[in-house]
Amino acid sequence: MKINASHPRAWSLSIREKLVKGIETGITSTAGLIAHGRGEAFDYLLGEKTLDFSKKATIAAAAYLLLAKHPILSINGNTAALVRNEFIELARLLNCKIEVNLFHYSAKRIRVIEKALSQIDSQIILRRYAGKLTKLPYIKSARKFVISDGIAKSDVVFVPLEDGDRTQALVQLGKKVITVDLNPLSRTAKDATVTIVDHVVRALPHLTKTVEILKHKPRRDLESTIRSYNNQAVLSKALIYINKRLQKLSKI
Ligand code: PTJ
Repeated sequence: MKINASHPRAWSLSIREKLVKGIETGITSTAGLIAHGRGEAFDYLLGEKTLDFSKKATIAAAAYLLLAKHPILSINGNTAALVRNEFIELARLLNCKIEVNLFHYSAKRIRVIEKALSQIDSQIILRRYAGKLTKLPYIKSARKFVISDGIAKSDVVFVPLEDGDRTQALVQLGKKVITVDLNPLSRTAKDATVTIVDHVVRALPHLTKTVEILKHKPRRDLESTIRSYNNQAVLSKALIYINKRLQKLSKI
């Protein structure tokens, strides 16, 4: 569908189109559309903009990623359709790799996503079927098979738009988990080390820019950012914001 730029919802419609295209090209799962719809609903409630609490989480996320010994970016069908160029830019900046890990497992879809990424940068992707795989404990789904040099070895994992089970498992394994999730009530949002409550299309460029800025800061400053960060407080602020906004909007 061609989106008319003058349509009041042009931005949102163009994002939907990217996901529809993602399905046509075999990148996105059909369930990905439902997940996106849930995200859109929360974005509506949040006023479709990057808020102060998400900026704070972004700074903490950047600090964790910069301090990590083995950071890894985990990409799925939705994020590959929406922000794969931004993922690559972030991985280059952090000098780390991207691993495809899917909730709705399909070897074919993994290959399609890996190909789409490697067409932009063939060095940035860890290929699932080219290396050794490790089986992670605590995960029942096929997601438990991860690349030994990637998620298995990592200390900090970036997992935007994630399901709760894997987040819990990664945290149980002692990894720091950074997510982007518009739903502050989701299990992932609650269990992650850092939750950026923002639309992934806004969050990724913002995170990259923050990493670029913090890259030049001394290590002790990044450590102090992490020490003072409280994810529960960020989620609480997101809920208070929604609550206040709805109270204001519902006044007659
Ligand atoms: O490609 P796959 O098979 O790995 O599947 C990817 C999805 C996202 C379909 C899968 O991980 C899934 O079902 O996730 P959930 O459990 O629905 O969780 C996705 C979370 O991301 C929900 O809390 C949504 O509110 C949120 N979300 C959806 N779209 C966006 C979003 N958050 C930020 N930006 C979005 N665009």
